[in-house]
Amino acid sequence: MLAVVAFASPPALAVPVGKAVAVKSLAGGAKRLTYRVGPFDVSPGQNSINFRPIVERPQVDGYITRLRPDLTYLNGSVPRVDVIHLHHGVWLNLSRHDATDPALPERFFAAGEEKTRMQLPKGYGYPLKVSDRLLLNDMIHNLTPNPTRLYMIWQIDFIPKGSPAARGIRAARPIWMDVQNGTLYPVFNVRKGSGHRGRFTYPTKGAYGGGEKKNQWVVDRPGVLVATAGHLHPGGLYTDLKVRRRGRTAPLFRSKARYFEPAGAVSWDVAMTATPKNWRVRLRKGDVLSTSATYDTRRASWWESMGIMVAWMADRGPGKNPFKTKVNVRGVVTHGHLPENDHHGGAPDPSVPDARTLPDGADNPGFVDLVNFRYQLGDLRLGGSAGNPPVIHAGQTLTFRDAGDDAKGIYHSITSCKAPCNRTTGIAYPIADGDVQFESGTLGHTVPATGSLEWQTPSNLSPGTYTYFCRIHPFMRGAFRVEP
Ligand SMILES: [Cu+2]
Repeated sequence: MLAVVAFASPPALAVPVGKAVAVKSLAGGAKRLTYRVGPFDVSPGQNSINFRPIVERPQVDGYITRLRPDLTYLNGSVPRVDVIHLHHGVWLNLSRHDATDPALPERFFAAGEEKTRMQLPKGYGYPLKVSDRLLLNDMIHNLTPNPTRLYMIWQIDFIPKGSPAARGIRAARPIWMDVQNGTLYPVFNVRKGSGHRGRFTYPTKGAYGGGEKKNQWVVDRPGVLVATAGHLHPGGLYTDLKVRRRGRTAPLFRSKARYFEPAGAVSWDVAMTATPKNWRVRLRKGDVLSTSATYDTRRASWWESMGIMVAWMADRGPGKNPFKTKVNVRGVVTHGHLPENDHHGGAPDPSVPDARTLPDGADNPGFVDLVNFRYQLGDLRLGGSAGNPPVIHAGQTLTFRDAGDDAKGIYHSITSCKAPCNRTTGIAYPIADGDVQFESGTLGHTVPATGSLEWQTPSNLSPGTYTYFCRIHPFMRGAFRVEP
């Protein structure tokens, strides 16, 4: 995923010392440069938002025309997505203001685990100066209790100023469109069964409660859109980019999620479509751009989802009038299936019991403490009497409370999943597909958590055994039981 992050104190000017770990020459003096940012430590269970200056970057002025993100271990291998998860990386240029939220530095690239590649059409580039200070905002999420070290990779096609390939190139700027633009952690929740015909589109009417429409941007000067692609989380089907002019609305592009995942729209084994090479849309000052995101709701809930489209806009160049010509054409996927997405999960695991067959555990214990990656009552991996589902009766509740992990920067959730919820962990299992949907939010003291360290089960649950998991550490599973 990706986040817009309010930016507090800029780090000191970084001395540009970094260098590319791989260089490949392209036509006209352009180069494909691979940079590694880091290495940095990834602590057990972490899910935090970090900022680091990017000193690994070109040392001359020029233009970026393509960008491919990745994560690697120190030995260069790419972590499995069910082990280390790139929630988001956002590349910021501190030397410019963001077009759609001028209070922020310019957000010029972003990637989540779908690892969308950015490719500008021939003749357009993102101008990068040596004097530009760059910052990486990342949220790397360790799904395991094991520490590790990683590099963030950014591979760019770069045209040095003055080289033949730079002749006649037009500058393009990033237009960050986001259904929660400007919020510290730009997410929204998608509930199983919500929307129409199994599809839920955000923003809904009233999503912003009469406040500023965060998914809109008023075009500040005339120009031409030359490229865009969307960002979604699992469950996401597509993002839309539209324009409104004098009361009329025209679709510009639908970025579709193409799932390689055999189970369908439930994992990060996906690629987004981007605009084709010849897509050019002329906009006027005062046009209103907007974006939305549509998710599947037949299978599961999708908590803390995102909907972002970064569009690229040049001041000059040919382009079509979207009110006269259809520009909403079919897109092109930016990559194929990635091998780090091969572990889907969902296989039988005899070491984890079916909680429905376990005897009753503690009777109305009041609290379930969460510590060391375990729910201390009813955790399916605990065994013994503590592993039996604690029991509450109609009208009673259980309070889950963090009992120490938050202090270590480890956040957890209590998220309902369909019983028995005891199969092997992978990118497609478990998911928030409980027949009764409950969700604690992310327990923890600071963003991206909710700020709360406790959560109470709903008091109106019907009798039955309820299974749940932790969205942040999906190997964590538990159960409780409601009796009449
Ligand atoms: Cu957890």
